[in-house]
Amino acid sequence: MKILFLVPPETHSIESSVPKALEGGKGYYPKLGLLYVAAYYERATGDTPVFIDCPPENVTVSDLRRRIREIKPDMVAMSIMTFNLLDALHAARVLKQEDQNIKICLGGSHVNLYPEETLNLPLIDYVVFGEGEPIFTQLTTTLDAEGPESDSLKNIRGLGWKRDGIACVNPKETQLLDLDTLPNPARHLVDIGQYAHIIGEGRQFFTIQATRGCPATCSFCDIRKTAFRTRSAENVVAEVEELVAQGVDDLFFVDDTITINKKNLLHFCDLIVKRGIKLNYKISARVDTVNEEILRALKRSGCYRIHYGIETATPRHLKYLQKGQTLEKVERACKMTRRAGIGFFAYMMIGIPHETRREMFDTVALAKQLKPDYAQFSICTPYPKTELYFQMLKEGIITHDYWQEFAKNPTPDFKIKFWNRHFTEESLRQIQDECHARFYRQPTYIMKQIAKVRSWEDFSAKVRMGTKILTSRLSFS
Ligand code: B12
Repeated sequence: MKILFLVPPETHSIESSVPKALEGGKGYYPKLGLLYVAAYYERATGDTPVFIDCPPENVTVSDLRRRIREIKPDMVAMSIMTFNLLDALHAARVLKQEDQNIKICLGGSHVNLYPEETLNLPLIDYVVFGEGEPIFTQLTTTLDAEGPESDSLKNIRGLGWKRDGIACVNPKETQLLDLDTLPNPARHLVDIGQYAHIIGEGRQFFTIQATRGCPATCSFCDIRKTAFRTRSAENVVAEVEELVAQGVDDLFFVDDTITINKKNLLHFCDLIVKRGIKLNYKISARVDTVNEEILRALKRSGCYRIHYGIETATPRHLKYLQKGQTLEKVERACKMTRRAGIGFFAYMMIGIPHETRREMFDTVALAKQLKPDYAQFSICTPYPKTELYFQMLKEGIITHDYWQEFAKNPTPDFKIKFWNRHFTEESLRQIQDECHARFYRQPTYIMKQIAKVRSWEDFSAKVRMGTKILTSRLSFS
């Protein structure tokens, strides 16, 4: 079976809480989940699949048609967030126009939330929910061996399939994968050089994952309270060495909170130092999961930035968001991080339900006081099936389950909704612009950034970002 792993052209993506106005200069992240699934498939079957990442490769819809005629795939596999479901459906239409026998399989965070709704969409043949590596391989090998009518399909946990147009969603796979047994993502199928991000400072960037799951309770995140697992430090370092050999010198760990298992992380840092691996990397962490020892080890092994979810300056909103952190912990962690010589990125949130305008600007004041290298002010958005979304439905702030309606019937006119009763979307967007302006136009901030310029590439990255900040809305997570 000829498999094509596809990241579709961005034709209909929903504008998110961080506007896409700057998309062009933002750079592109690799689709790590799809690369993991591709690697597992390749190792298990010995077949080399094709991987096309349309946005960075500049593949338009008409280019895609041409490529499909050349490749002639039997199955096209795409990974979707809710925000690019429409892109995937548009691509599916194009693919089926080219050859109606092509089977479409979707996986990713949207499918994990809405397997049945996604499978019920007319152009979709299969959905995979949960960790997709073995499930996708089982699907394709079953189809190869027994054909599309095979009864064995019903035994594959985490799979949704169709029989005579009727959707059948199997039970979820409850057994979690041993991460050390997985092959590294199939990076050899893509051009590493095409990935970059706006604050990349000119290095060759790629993503990596050392852990899966997050035990924290943040109500705005659908990964909350999920089982936390980690790869062994040796296993991660082996992948890092492979990446470094390929010319990657800037890694972003996409882990939700890599600092949960400190012992393992310390071992990773030690190994990087002992083996003399020259690396720059950034991670995301909760402020209450770092200490002096871990920060020093991170710094020694090349960690140059930590992304902290600081969210808001107002304790009652921190509580509302079930963040489980205090402002004291925020201040302590930020101070310790700076002392360790690591930069940090502050994710802030405005437009939280019941938040006042003054409180939103208190959040900017907090960001200024903490002095991060970068701050991003997102508008609080109840993402699908999050606790926050359900809480707001219960409170009557949201009157009906519009995300589920979208999942069942995704139409291009769908607009993301913000839910602070006292503000229109336009006024929240204006406040968001004002927050960024207040933060980035501080003379001390500008001077500090100029003083820290390390190279021509670094300088260009900063000028590019500075120009965008002063002329437009910001999007650079
Ligand atoms: C890195 C990341 C990004 C990166 C890069 C995204 C990219 N290119 O993939 C950036 C920063 C660009 C980003 C942006 C956004 N993100 Co984001 N992001 C993540 C993050 C932290 C990690 C994703 C990742 O690489 N995981 C590692 C891989 C291995 O896991 P995975 O993708 O889940 O894949 C596994 C399975 O899902 C499955 N699978 C996945 N795809 C497929 C496909 C097939 C065919 C099969 C069979 C299986 C399969 O198998 C994989 C291996 O087990 C997740 C949080 C998380 N924990 O997932 C949020 C997350 C995906 N993001 C989210 C959101 C909301 C956003 C934004 C809207 C936020 C914003 N700032 O406004 C934007 C959207 C931009 C847009 N318009 O598209 C949400 C999505 C929720 C949803 N309903 O879809 C998540 C889940 C965070 C959260 N908890 O709320 N994001």
